[in-house]
Amino acid sequence: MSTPLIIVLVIAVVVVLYFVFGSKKPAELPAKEEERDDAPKAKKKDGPTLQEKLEQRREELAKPKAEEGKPASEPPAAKEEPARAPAGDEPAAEEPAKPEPAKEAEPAPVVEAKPTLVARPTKPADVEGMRKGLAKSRGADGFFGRLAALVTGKKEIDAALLGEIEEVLLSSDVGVKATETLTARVRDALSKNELSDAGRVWETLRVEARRILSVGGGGIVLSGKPTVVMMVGVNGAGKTTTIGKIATKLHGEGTTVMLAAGDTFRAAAVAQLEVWGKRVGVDVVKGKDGADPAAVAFDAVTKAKAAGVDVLLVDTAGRLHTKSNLMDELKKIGKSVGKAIDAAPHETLLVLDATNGQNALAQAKQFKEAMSLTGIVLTKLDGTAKGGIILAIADELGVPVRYVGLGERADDLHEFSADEYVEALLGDLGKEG
Ligand SMILES: Nc1nc2c(ncn2[C@@H]2O[C@H](COP(=O)(O)OP(=O)(O)O)[C@@H](O)[C@H]2O)c(=O)[nH]1
Ligand SMILES: [Mg+2]
Repeated sequence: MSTPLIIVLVIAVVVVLYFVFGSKKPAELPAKEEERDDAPKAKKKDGPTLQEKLEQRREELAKPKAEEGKPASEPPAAKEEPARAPAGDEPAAEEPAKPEPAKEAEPAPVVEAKPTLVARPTKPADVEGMRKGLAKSRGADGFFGRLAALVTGKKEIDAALLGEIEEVLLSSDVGVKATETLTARVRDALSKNELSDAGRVWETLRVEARRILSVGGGGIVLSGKPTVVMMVGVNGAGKTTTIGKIATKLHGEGTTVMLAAGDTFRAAAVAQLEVWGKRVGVDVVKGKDGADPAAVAFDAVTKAKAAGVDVLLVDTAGRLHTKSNLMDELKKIGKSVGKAIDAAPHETLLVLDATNGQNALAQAKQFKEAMSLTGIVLTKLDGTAKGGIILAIADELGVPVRYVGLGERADDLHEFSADEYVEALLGDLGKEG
């Protein structure tokens, strides 16, 4: 064998080895695909990821109230989950808003409320009223107070601060998903060194909060004559009281109103509605004791039509949401009013008690699954220091918040506006950025 031949053979062997060795690299690439549908495990580079921290925190928070085994971040529709997503159509449904590098479809730094409903200018008086109602959340131990204490006076804006912000959000009922949404932009800006001071952090949080809340707002929409509004929700959420408050408001504005006592389950409920009817000066349609609520509602629509009133507010019973017959009954009432007038109920408002925190969110999911909701009324925000549940609700349900209840009096109901709410809750600190 000649020397050149040996050299050629050695080169050939080296080339073959190179390709064999080199070919391992591309084989590792598909792992990236897996990273996408397995986010929690994926980024194991530097300590626990946000996802992991949130998971952990959520578990901690979930422990005392182990009522629903469902994690708050789980989308209701994610029923069939194949072992491995074959195509790229699933991650969108699963992934909350995460700052993904390849995702450019999310510009929106400036967020204008784009409600399906009436947008109205922010009224300073309303902001002031809300601010008072949100006093607990704004106090030193409340949502706002704790966030403000964290952010003000901070020289260093770093990952540790972000972790503390997440902590406050999670313990203020903002929930895992909305917390992620809220902090994603802060994290993003932080990584690009765009956050020079606390004011910028605060402003970023405000913008994101406004964006989450801008799924809608602002009172009921009159779309029929009468516009039939059905109030649903568990016992004690504040349905009857809210009906009284809405009736007061509408009546005061010159809109004619009638009430239907569809909660025939408890005699006291009918009496309670009648008290409101008298107080406001509007008629209440009721049935005999234990009457079929669907029949009462049908009768009420007929009467409202004959009287030519603008709005009929239908009260309903709210026995435990875990009893499926409640949902059946509510659907029956809905069908019944639909027979009496086209397109009714024009509005189905779910009333949720803000002091129930994440539990209110769980209820909301169940109601949303059972019927088509046009809006949320979040009551008793005055009774909680955790004003964050509203963010979780808006972010996870995508149902507009129409009203917020900030007290027991007739005028303690506010038409919801994302701007006003953010201004009232997160206002003072970030004003001049
Ligand atoms: N503090 C406060 N209490 C409220 C609010 N809304 C309703 N309530 C009270 O919650 C309790 C239950 O309300 P109710 O309307 O009877 O609930 P329903 O069972 O859903 O009809 C009543 O004592 C109401 O006064 C609110 O926004 N703030
Ligand atoms: Mg009631």
